[in-house]
Amino acid sequence: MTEISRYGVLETTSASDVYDVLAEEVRLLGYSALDAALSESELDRYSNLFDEAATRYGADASTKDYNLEDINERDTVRLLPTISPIFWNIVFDERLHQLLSRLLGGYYILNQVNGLINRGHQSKYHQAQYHRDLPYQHFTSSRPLAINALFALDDFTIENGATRVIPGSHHREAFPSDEVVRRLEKQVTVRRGTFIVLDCMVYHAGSTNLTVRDRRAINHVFTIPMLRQQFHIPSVIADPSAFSDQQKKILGYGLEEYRSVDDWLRSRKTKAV
Ligand SMILES: O=C(O)CCC(=O)C(=O)O
Repeated sequence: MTEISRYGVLETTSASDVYDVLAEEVRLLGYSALDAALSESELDRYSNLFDEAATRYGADASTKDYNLEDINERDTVRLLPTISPIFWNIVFDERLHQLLSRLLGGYYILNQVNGLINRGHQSKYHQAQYHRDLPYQHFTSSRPLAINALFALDDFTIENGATRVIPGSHHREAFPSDEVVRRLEKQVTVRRGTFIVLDCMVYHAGSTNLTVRDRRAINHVFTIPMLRQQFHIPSVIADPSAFSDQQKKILGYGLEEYRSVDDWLRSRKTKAV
Protein backbone atom coordinates (compact mmCIF):
# COMPACT_ATOMS: atom_id res chain seq x y z
CA MET A 1 0.00 0.00 0.00
CA THR A 2 1.27 3.52 -0.71
CA GLU A 3 2.26 5.57 2.31
CA ILE A 4 -0.13 8.30 3.49
CA SER A 5 1.38 11.59 2.34
CA ARG A 6 2.42 14.02 5.07
CA TYR A 7 4.84 16.82 5.82
CA GLY A 8 6.58 18.09 8.94
CA VAL A 9 6.12 14.73 10.64
CA LEU A 10 9.05 13.48 12.71
CA GLU A 11 7.33 10.76 14.66
CA THR A 12 4.78 8.19 13.57
CA THR A 13 3.10 5.28 15.27
CA SER A 14 3.91 1.92 13.79
CA ALA A 15 1.41 -0.90 13.50
CA SER A 16 2.68 -4.32 12.63
CA ASP A 17 -0.60 -6.23 12.56
CA VAL A 18 -4.36 -5.83 12.85
CA TYR A 19 -4.27 -5.90 16.67
CA ASP A 20 -1.87 -2.95 16.72
CA VAL A 21 -4.26 -1.09 14.41
CA LEU A 22 -7.31 -1.82 16.56
CA ALA A 23 -5.40 -0.96 19.76
CA GLU A 24 -4.36 2.35 18.22
CA GLU A 25 -7.97 3.09 17.33
CA VAL A 26 -9.06 2.38 20.91
CA ARG A 27 -6.33 4.67 22.25
CA LEU A 28 -7.27 7.46 19.87
CA LEU A 29 -11.08 7.23 19.66
CA GLY A 30 -11.91 5.13 22.71
CA TYR A 31 -13.48 2.30 20.73
CA SER A 32 -13.05 -0.19 17.92
CA ALA A 33 -14.59 -3.46 16.73
CA LEU A 34 -13.15 -6.95 16.58
CA ASP A 35 -14.75 -9.86 14.73
CA ALA A 36 -14.63 -13.06 16.81
CA ALA A 37 -14.88 -15.10 13.59
CA LEU A 38 -17.56 -17.50 14.86
CA SER A 39 -19.78 -19.46 12.49
CA GLU A 40 -23.51 -18.81 12.16
CA SER A 41 -24.27 -22.16 13.84
CA GLU A 42 -21.96 -21.35 16.78
CA LEU A 43 -23.68 -18.01 17.18
CA ASP A 44 -27.11 -19.66 17.07
CA ARG A 45 -25.98 -22.05 19.80
CA TYR A 46 -24.70 -19.20 21.98
CA SER A 47 -27.98 -17.34 21.46
CA ASN A 48 -30.09 -20.31 22.56
CA LEU A 49 -27.90 -20.95 25.59
CA PHE A 50 -28.03 -17.26 26.49
CA ASP A 51 -31.84 -17.35 26.55
CA GLU A 52 -31.84 -20.52 28.63
CA ALA A 53 -29.36 -19.03 31.11
CA ALA A 54 -31.36 -15.80 31.37
CA THR A 55 -34.54 -17.77 32.11
CA ARG A 56 -32.80 -19.88 34.76
CA TYR A 57 -31.20 -16.78 36.30
CA GLY A 58 -34.58 -15.03 36.54
CA ALA A 59 -36.29 -18.11 38.00
CA ASP A 60 -33.52 -18.59 40.55
CA ALA A 61 -33.72 -14.94 41.60
CA SER A 62 -37.46 -15.11 42.11
CA THR A 63 -37.14 -18.34 44.13
CA LYS A 64 -34.79 -16.36 46.36
CA ASP A 65 -37.40 -13.61 46.57
CA TYR A 66 -35.58 -11.01 44.45
CA ASN A 67 -37.76 -8.92 42.18
CA LEU A 68 -35.17 -8.04 39.51
CA GLU A 69 -37.33 -5.27 38.08
CA ASP A 70 -37.67 -3.54 41.45
CA ILE A 71 -33.92 -3.57 42.02
CA ASN A 72 -33.04 -2.35 38.51
CA GLU A 73 -31.51 -5.70 37.53
CA ARG A 74 -34.05 -6.87 34.99
CA ASP A 75 -31.75 -6.40 31.98
CA THR A 76 -28.64 -8.07 33.40
CA VAL A 77 -27.55 -11.69 33.87
CA ARG A 78 -24.65 -11.38 36.32
CA LEU A 79 -21.63 -13.64 35.82
CA LEU A 80 -23.24 -15.39 32.86
CA PRO A 81 -20.50 -18.08 32.41
CA THR A 82 -21.08 -19.35 35.94
CA ILE A 83 -24.63 -20.20 34.83
CA SER A 84 -23.70 -21.55 31.40
CA PRO A 85 -19.97 -22.44 31.23
CA ILE A 86 -19.84 -22.39 27.42
CA PHE A 87 -19.57 -18.60 27.74
CA TRP A 88 -16.05 -18.96 29.19
CA ASN A 89 -15.06 -19.56 25.55
CA ILE A 90 -16.00 -15.98 24.77
CA VAL A 91 -14.29 -14.64 27.90
CA PHE A 92 -11.06 -16.34 26.77
CA ASP A 93 -11.42 -15.70 23.03
CA GLU A 94 -7.90 -15.77 21.61
CA ARG A 95 -8.27 -12.77 19.29
CA LEU A 96 -9.72 -10.70 22.07
CA HIS A 97 -6.76 -11.47 24.31
CA GLN A 98 -4.31 -10.58 21.56
CA LEU A 99 -5.90 -7.16 21.53
CA LEU A 100 -6.23 -6.87 25.32
CA SER A 101 -2.56 -7.58 25.84
CA ARG A 102 -1.68 -4.71 23.47
CA LEU A 103 -3.94 -2.39 25.43
CA LEU A 104 -3.49 -3.51 29.04
CA GLY A 105 -0.07 -5.21 28.98
CA GLY A 106 0.83 -8.61 30.36
CA TYR A 107 -1.33 -8.63 33.49
CA TYR A 108 -5.02 -7.78 33.52
CA ILE A 109 -8.02 -9.35 35.21
CA LEU A 110 -11.68 -9.93 34.55
CA ASN A 111 -13.75 -7.47 36.55
CA GLN A 112 -17.21 -8.50 35.36
CA VAL A 113 -18.97 -10.52 32.67
CA ASN A 114 -22.67 -9.87 32.37
CA GLY A 115 -25.35 -10.82 29.89
CA LEU A 116 -27.24 -7.69 28.79
CA ILE A 117 -30.75 -7.63 27.38
CA ASN A 118 -31.92 -4.52 25.58
CA ARG A 119 -35.58 -5.49 25.38
CA GLY A 120 -37.80 -4.86 22.38
CA HIS A 121 -40.93 -2.67 22.32
CA GLN A 122 -39.01 0.48 23.36
CA SER A 123 -38.77 -0.82 26.86
CA LYS A 124 -36.58 1.29 29.18
CA TYR A 125 -32.98 -0.04 29.04
CA HIS A 126 -30.80 0.55 32.07
CA GLN A 127 -27.61 0.99 29.98
CA ALA A 128 -29.20 3.55 27.65
CA GLN A 129 -27.85 6.44 29.70
CA TYR A 130 -24.35 7.73 29.00
CA HIS A 131 -21.78 6.47 31.48
CA ARG A 132 -18.20 5.40 31.94
CA ASP A 133 -17.55 1.82 33.00
CA LEU A 134 -15.47 3.28 35.80
CA PRO A 135 -18.39 5.43 37.00
CA TYR A 136 -17.97 8.63 39.01
CA GLN A 137 -14.35 8.92 37.78
CA HIS A 138 -13.23 12.20 36.24
CA PHE A 139 -9.57 11.89 35.34
CA THR A 140 -7.60 10.97 32.26
CA SER A 141 -4.79 8.49 32.04
CA SER A 142 -2.06 8.07 29.42
CA ARG A 143 -2.88 4.36 29.08
CA PRO A 144 -6.14 2.42 29.35
CA LEU A 145 -6.89 1.14 32.85
CA ALA A 146 -9.87 -0.94 31.83
CA ILE A 147 -11.41 -2.25 28.61
CA ASN A 148 -14.98 -3.36 27.97
CA ALA A 149 -15.33 -6.02 25.26
CA LEU A 150 -19.04 -5.89 24.49
CA PHE A 151 -19.92 -9.03 22.53
CA ALA A 152 -22.90 -8.65 20.18
CA LEU A 153 -25.07 -11.78 20.22
CA ASP A 154 -27.48 -10.08 17.80
CA ASP A 155 -26.69 -7.66 14.99
CA PHE A 156 -26.48 -4.18 16.50
CA THR A 157 -28.55 -1.87 14.31
CA ILE A 158 -29.87 1.67 14.55
CA GLU A 159 -33.37 0.20 14.99
CA ASN A 160 -32.54 -2.22 17.81
CA GLY A 161 -30.54 0.25 19.86
CA ALA A 162 -26.87 -0.10 18.88
CA THR A 163 -24.32 1.30 21.31
CA ARG A 164 -23.55 5.03 21.12
CA VAL A 165 -20.11 6.43 21.91
CA ILE A 166 -18.66 9.91 22.21
CA PRO A 167 -15.35 9.43 20.39
CA GLY A 168 -12.33 10.73 22.27
CA SER A 169 -14.27 11.47 25.48
CA HIS A 170 -11.85 9.31 27.49
CA HIS A 171 -9.28 12.07 26.91
CA ARG A 172 -11.33 14.66 28.81
CA GLU A 173 -12.23 14.68 32.49
CA ALA A 174 -15.77 16.04 32.32
CA PHE A 175 -18.83 14.81 30.42
CA PRO A 176 -19.11 16.98 27.27
CA SER A 177 -21.81 19.62 26.89
CA ASP A 178 -25.11 18.33 25.49
CA GLU A 179 -24.64 20.13 22.17
CA VAL A 180 -21.21 18.55 21.68
CA VAL A 181 -22.64 15.13 22.55
CA ARG A 182 -25.33 15.63 19.89
CA ARG A 183 -22.71 16.66 17.33
CA LEU A 184 -20.13 13.98 18.04
CA GLU A 185 -22.00 10.87 19.16
CA LYS A 186 -21.67 7.85 16.89
CA GLN A 187 -23.84 4.78 16.86
CA VAL A 188 -21.73 1.65 16.41
CA THR A 189 -23.58 -0.83 14.22
CA VAL A 190 -21.95 -4.28 14.02
CA ARG A 191 -22.78 -7.82 12.89
CA ARG A 192 -23.48 -10.37 15.56
CA GLY A 193 -20.31 -12.13 16.68
CA THR A 194 -18.37 -8.85 16.96
CA PHE A 195 -16.77 -7.39 20.07
CA ILE A 196 -17.20 -3.65 20.43
CA VAL A 197 -14.02 -2.84 22.32
CA LEU A 198 -14.28 0.25 24.49
CA ASP A 199 -11.83 2.10 26.69
CA CYS A 200 -13.88 2.03 29.91
CA MET A 201 -13.41 5.78 30.30
CA VAL A 202 -15.03 6.65 26.97
CA TYR A 203 -18.61 7.79 27.50
CA HIS A 204 -21.02 5.34 25.90
CA ALA A 205 -24.60 4.14 26.14
CA GLY A 206 -27.00 1.69 24.59
CA SER A 207 -29.99 3.14 22.72
CA THR A 208 -33.71 2.48 22.78
CA ASN A 209 -34.67 -0.72 21.01
CA LEU A 210 -37.43 0.22 18.56
CA THR A 211 -37.96 -3.32 17.31
CA VAL A 212 -40.05 -6.08 18.87
CA ARG A 213 -37.08 -8.42 19.44
CA ASP A 214 -34.60 -8.25 22.30
CA ARG A 215 -31.05 -7.19 21.42
CA ARG A 216 -28.64 -9.31 23.43
CA ALA A 217 -25.00 -8.75 24.33
CA ILE A 218 -22.37 -9.79 26.87
CA ASN A 219 -20.09 -7.23 28.42
CA HIS A 220 -16.61 -8.25 29.56
CA VAL A 221 -14.74 -5.67 31.60
CA PHE A 222 -11.00 -6.33 31.98
CA THR A 223 -8.87 -4.09 34.15
CA ILE A 224 -5.33 -3.69 35.40
CA PRO A 225 -4.99 -5.88 38.52
CA MET A 226 -4.99 -2.91 40.87
CA LEU A 227 -8.74 -2.35 40.40
CA ARG A 228 -11.23 -4.28 42.51
CA GLN A 229 -13.41 -6.84 40.70
CA GLN A 230 -17.20 -6.39 40.63
CA PHE A 231 -17.33 -9.98 41.93
CA HIS A 232 -14.49 -11.78 43.64
CA ILE A 233 -14.60 -14.34 40.83
CA PRO A 234 -12.34 -16.96 42.56
CA SER A 235 -14.95 -17.18 45.34
CA VAL A 236 -17.77 -17.78 42.86
CA ILE A 237 -16.08 -20.52 40.82
CA ALA A 238 -16.71 -23.87 42.50
CA ASP A 239 -14.01 -25.85 40.69
CA PRO A 240 -11.13 -23.99 38.99
CA SER A 241 -9.38 -27.14 37.76
CA ALA A 242 -10.55 -26.67 34.15
CA PHE A 243 -8.75 -23.32 33.84
CA SER A 244 -5.09 -22.90 32.83
CA ASP A 245 -2.72 -20.93 35.09
CA GLN A 246 -2.92 -17.96 32.73
CA GLN A 247 -6.74 -18.09 32.76
CA LYS A 248 -6.75 -18.25 36.56
CA LYS A 249 -4.55 -15.17 36.65
CA ILE A 250 -7.08 -13.36 34.44
CA LEU A 251 -9.91 -14.52 36.71
CA GLY A 252 -8.17 -12.84 39.63
CA TYR A 253 -6.62 -15.76 41.48
CA GLY A 254 -3.59 -14.90 43.61
CA LEU A 255 -4.56 -11.28 44.22
CA GLU A 256 -5.85 -11.46 47.79
CA GLU A 257 -4.50 -8.71 50.02
CA TYR A 258 -1.90 -9.78 52.55
CA ARG A 259 -3.58 -10.28 55.92
CA SER A 260 -0.46 -9.72 58.01
CA VAL A 261 3.12 -8.48 57.74
CA ASP A 262 4.11 -12.09 58.32
CA ASP A 263 2.20 -13.11 55.18
CA TRP A 264 3.98 -10.38 53.21
CA LEU A 265 7.44 -11.42 54.43
CA ARG A 266 6.71 -15.09 53.73
CA SER A 267 5.72 -14.20 50.15
CA ARG A 268 9.01 -12.32 49.64
CA LYS A 269 10.86 -15.38 50.87
CA THR A 270 9.15 -17.58 48.24
CA LYS A 271 9.89 -15.01 45.51
CA ALA A 272 13.56 -14.82 46.53
CA VAL A 273 14.09 -18.57 46.04
O1 LIG B 1 -25.83 -2.38 25.56
C1 LIG B 1 -25.16 -1.46 25.12
O2 LIG B 1 -25.25 -1.06 23.97
C2 LIG B 1 -24.20 -0.73 26.02
C3 LIG B 1 -23.68 -1.59 27.13
C4 LIG B 1 -22.96 -0.78 28.15
O3 LIG B 1 -23.15 0.39 28.26
C5 LIG B 1 -21.98 -1.41 29.02
O4 LIG B 1 -21.68 -2.62 28.90
O5 LIG B 1 -21.41 -0.68 29.87
